[in-house]
Amino acid sequence: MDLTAHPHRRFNPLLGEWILVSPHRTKRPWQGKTDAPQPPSTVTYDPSCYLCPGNRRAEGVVNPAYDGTFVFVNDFAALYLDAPPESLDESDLLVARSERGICKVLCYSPRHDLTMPRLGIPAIRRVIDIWGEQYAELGARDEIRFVQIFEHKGAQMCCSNPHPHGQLWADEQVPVLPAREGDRQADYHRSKGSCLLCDYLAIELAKKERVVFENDSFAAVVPFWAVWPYETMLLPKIHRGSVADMDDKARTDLADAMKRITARYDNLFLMSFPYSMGLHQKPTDGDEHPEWHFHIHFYPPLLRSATVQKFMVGYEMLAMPQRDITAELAADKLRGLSEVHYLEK
Ligand code: H2U
Ligand code: ZN
Repeated sequence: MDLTAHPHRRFNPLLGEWILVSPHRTKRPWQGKTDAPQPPSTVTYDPSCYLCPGNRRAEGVVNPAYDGTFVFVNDFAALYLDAPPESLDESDLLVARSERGICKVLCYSPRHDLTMPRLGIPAIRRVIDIWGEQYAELGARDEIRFVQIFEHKGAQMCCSNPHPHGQLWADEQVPVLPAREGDRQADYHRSKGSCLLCDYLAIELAKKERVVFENDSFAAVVPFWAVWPYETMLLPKIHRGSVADMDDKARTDLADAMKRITARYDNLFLMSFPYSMGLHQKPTDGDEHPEWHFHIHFYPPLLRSATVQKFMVGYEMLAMPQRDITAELAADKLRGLSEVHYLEK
């Protein structure tokens, strides 16, 4: 099958759904919205930033003079533990359940201006250790069945603040997308007796077409079924269910992979590249989950420059996701970029 010429559907085995690829469409003219890129922050400390060390947050709490990472309970948490247990069931049509949880914010560094690609490997490694600790600590609670760790970066992703930070939402129920990924991985594991993402990664590492780079423990791949133009996945080469299951070497290799993928992203359009990024780890519901293969998704919205962004609108809101640039072309483009950040050249 020629994947470069004609419209086709590709299957996403992790979500069990199809996406539409229209490779012939990349040449069409563009007259849509263009926004000027946000210049990267250049101050190491911003007195008005609610995440910088020693500053007062919106609800009055003062941040400690922290020196590495800093974790705090979100002052405007979407979930909390004392939500009363309630439910609604009316004719199977009006159905609701109360949901408990914990939301935290994680500052990666005291430096206001350093995003992931500009932090050193040891600093990123500290962030990864916090991910592991928080996943284990929050997941050990009876009320918590899933820990979603994520970061949204840049104004296009509605991030409120350039200070390098991410979030942790610990949920009473496994949320919709990880639940579906879990079901798909469990089905595959039952029918084939092996892991969906181990098998997928073996194919990608053999073909090399969509691999951006690899180190000893991780590979960065543009998934065959990617929806976002420069979407990637970081996959551990050895089957692991969570960061908590990863040894010292694998964690440092993950820090290396995080730095390299985000440096390539910034170098793509010479800007602080916006994205939503998140970890998918096995649920913390007490079961073993041998089917679950830990991975990180990067979903960046930009399409062809710092100012031209993909929106999920029209056909995509009503029918299915669609992309023009193929996953293979996107991988080729990312592979060709330097891993030395453009501000550090
Ligand atoms: P973003 O990742 O969208 O930038 O969000 C940062 C989080 O920080 C956001 O969820 C929280 C917001 O609720 N926050 C505080 O907890 N305290 C503050 O003083 C401001 C923002
Ligand atoms: Zn700051």
